[in-house]
Amino acid sequence: MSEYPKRYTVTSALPYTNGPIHIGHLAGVYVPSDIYVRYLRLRGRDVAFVCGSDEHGVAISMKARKEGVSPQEIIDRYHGMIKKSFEEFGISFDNYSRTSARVHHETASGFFRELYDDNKFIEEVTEQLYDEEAGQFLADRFVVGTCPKCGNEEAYGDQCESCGSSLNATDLINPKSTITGTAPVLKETRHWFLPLDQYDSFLREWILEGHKNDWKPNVYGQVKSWLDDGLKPRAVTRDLDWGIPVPVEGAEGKVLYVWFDAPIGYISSTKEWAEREGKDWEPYWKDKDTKLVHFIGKDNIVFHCVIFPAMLKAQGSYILPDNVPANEFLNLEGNKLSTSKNWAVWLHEYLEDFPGKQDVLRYALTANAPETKDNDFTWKDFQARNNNELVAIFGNFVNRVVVLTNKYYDGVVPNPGTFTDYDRETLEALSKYPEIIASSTERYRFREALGELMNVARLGNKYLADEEPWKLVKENPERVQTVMYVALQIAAALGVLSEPFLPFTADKLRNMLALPKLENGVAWETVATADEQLTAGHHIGKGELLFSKIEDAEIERQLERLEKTKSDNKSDVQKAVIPQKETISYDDFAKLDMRVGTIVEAEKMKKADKLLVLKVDTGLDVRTIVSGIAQSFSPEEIIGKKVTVLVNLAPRKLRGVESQGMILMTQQADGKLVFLNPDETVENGESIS
Ligand code: B3M
Ligand code: ZN
Repeated sequence: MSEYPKRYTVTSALPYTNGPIHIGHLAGVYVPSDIYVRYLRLRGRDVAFVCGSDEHGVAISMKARKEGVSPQEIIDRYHGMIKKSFEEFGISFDNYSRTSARVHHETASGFFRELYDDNKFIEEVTEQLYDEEAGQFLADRFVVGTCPKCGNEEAYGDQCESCGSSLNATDLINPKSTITGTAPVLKETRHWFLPLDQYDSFLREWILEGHKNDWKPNVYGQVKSWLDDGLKPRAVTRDLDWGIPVPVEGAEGKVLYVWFDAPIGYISSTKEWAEREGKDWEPYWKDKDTKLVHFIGKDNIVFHCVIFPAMLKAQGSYILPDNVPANEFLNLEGNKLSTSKNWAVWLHEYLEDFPGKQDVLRYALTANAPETKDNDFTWKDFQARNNNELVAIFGNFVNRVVVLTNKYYDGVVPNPGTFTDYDRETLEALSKYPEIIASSTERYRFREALGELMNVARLGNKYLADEEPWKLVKENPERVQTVMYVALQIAAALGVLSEPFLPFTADKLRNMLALPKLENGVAWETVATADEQLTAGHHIGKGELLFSKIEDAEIERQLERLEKTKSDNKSDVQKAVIPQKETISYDDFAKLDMRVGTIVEAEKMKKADKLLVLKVDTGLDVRTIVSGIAQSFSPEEIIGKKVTVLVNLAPRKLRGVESQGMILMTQQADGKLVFLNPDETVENGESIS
C-alpha cells in the first residue's frame, strides 16, 4: 500500500443557477476545494475535481416565476455567468457540467431505476401539502413554516436553514405557500421513499465509529444529532413540473427530488470529464483506493453525510466519502449574505471592480475562512489584508529580492560563499515549510496553511532585515552574494508554495524569476531541497509589483454600494413592486368581465382561518364568492361594501363551497389587504373597462 490513496475525487457543491456566485459560496466551498486540489496536483496525485450547475429544484422554478420567464431561460443565464466567473477567478475544475445535460438526466434516471428495480424504495400514497389556489403540491422551497426542532419561522419544506434539520414538508408548523401565501391543505399523492431508517446502523458504524476523529466536529456533531433523533423514510420524488421525470410507469407529472438528482451530478460530471479525457470514470467512484471528498457549506451536511451515502450504499457498488469538510457561513459587514436581498459581494462584479486582483479576494477569504465558526467579511478587513499582509509582507519581500538582484548582479543569481550558521538555519527552516503547509492542507485547515505560507515570506523579510545587504554591499560584496542567494531561494520557494492559495501570484512570481511553469508532481518536493531552486548563474527577469495598495476610495465605493442596497431594501419593504407580467393583447383583456358589486352577506368558512364565504350582488345576480381575506377583515365590517368583482372567472370549489368569481384586492407591503372601492354612486352591475 502506498502512503497516499491511488486517486482522489474531489467535489464542490453544485451551485443553484438561480443567481450569481457570491463571496459566501467562495469562502465556504470553492476556494477551499480549489486550494486542496491545486495542492494535490502539485504533489503529483491523480485527481478529478468536478462540479457543475444545479439546475433543478424549486429554487429555479421560483426565480422563473418571479421574473415571469421559463426555468430554462433562468438556468441558461446563470449557468453561463457562473461558469465564466469561476474560470476567471481561477477555480480549476477539471469539469464543470450542468444537471440539465443529457449525461446527467441519463445517469440520475438510471440510478433511480436501479434502486427501483432492486426494491430499495417504498412506494406509498400519503397526504402532502397542496396549494388550492395555485393548484399545486407544495414541497421544499414552495412552502415555509415553523421548524418543529428550533422554532425558526422561515423553515423550508425540506430543510430548516437555521438549525440545519432536514424536514418533511408535513413536519412544518403553520405551513404557508410561498406561491400564493395561503395555508395549504392536505391532499393524497403517490411517491417513492428512501427508507433512511433502514440505513441507521450502517450510518452509525461508518460515521460515528469510523470518522469520529477525522471529520470536523461541526459535521460529526450534526450527523450524530440526526442519527440520535431517528431517521425517517424520505420522499425522493415530487409533484413538480421542473426536474428529471420519474422513470417509472404511472409517474407522469412527477420528477426526482432535486436532492436525489443533484449529488448524482458529481458522478455525471466525472463521466463527462472522463469521456473527454479518454479515461475510465468508474475507478473514480468505485475503486476502494479512491479518496472521495465533498466540499460543501454547512446547510448541505445532511444531504452529503446521510442521504447521498444511503443512496450510494443502496446501489451497492460505489465508494463513500472519506471526508466532508463543510464550512460554516460567512456574513457580510455583520449581516447574513442574501441573494434575494442583494446583500452580497458578487463574484462577477468583484472581477470587474478589481481586475487582476483575484488573489486578494482568495487571500482575504482564506485568511478569514469560516472553518470552525461563522465569520464576517468586511471591506476594511479586505483592505487591511491586502495592504498590511500581501503588499507589506509577501510583495515587499519578493520585490526587494528581485530589485536587488537586478541592481547588484544584472539579474544573475550570484554564487554563494560560505554559509554562516544563520544562513544554514534559515535554509533549514525554509525546507520544513512544504511539510508544514502540506500537513495543514491535508487536514483541511486552509487558514492555518495560509498562515504558514505567510511565515515563509516573514522568514525572508526577517532574514533581509537582519542581514541588511543594502548596507553591506560596499564593504563586503562577497557576503552579500551569499545573502542574496539565500533570499532568492526563499522567493523561489514562495513561487511553489503559494500556488494553491494564490495561483495568479505564483505564476507572476515564477515568471519574474524566469522559472518554468509549475509542473504537477515535481515542484512541491523540490522546495525541500531549498538551495536547488535557483542555481547560481540563472538569469531572473525584471521586477514587477505582485500586489498594489488598495486605496480608501475603492473601499468607500463598495461600502456606499452596500449602504444603497440597505436603503433600497428598506423602501422595498414599504413598496414591494411586483414585476410587470407578460404583455397581453386587447382581446385578452376584453375577456375579463369585471363589474361593480356589493357584499350583502359574509361569514367565516368552517375550519379555514383564511377564508370568508361572501354573497355578492353583482347586478346580474347574487352569487357566492369564497375569498381569502379572513385575516384582514371580520365578516361584520365588510357587509354593505362596494367592491369590484371579476364575474366570469371559472367557478372553483374551495372546501366544498363553489366560488363564482373573485373580489379584486391589493395587498400592502405588511400583508394587509385593501379593497378596490368604486365610487358609491356607481350602480351594481356596471362593467369596468
Ligand atoms: N445546490 C447548493 C445550495 O444548497 C446546492 C448544492 C447541491 S450539491 C449536490 O445552495
Ligand atoms: Zn430549525
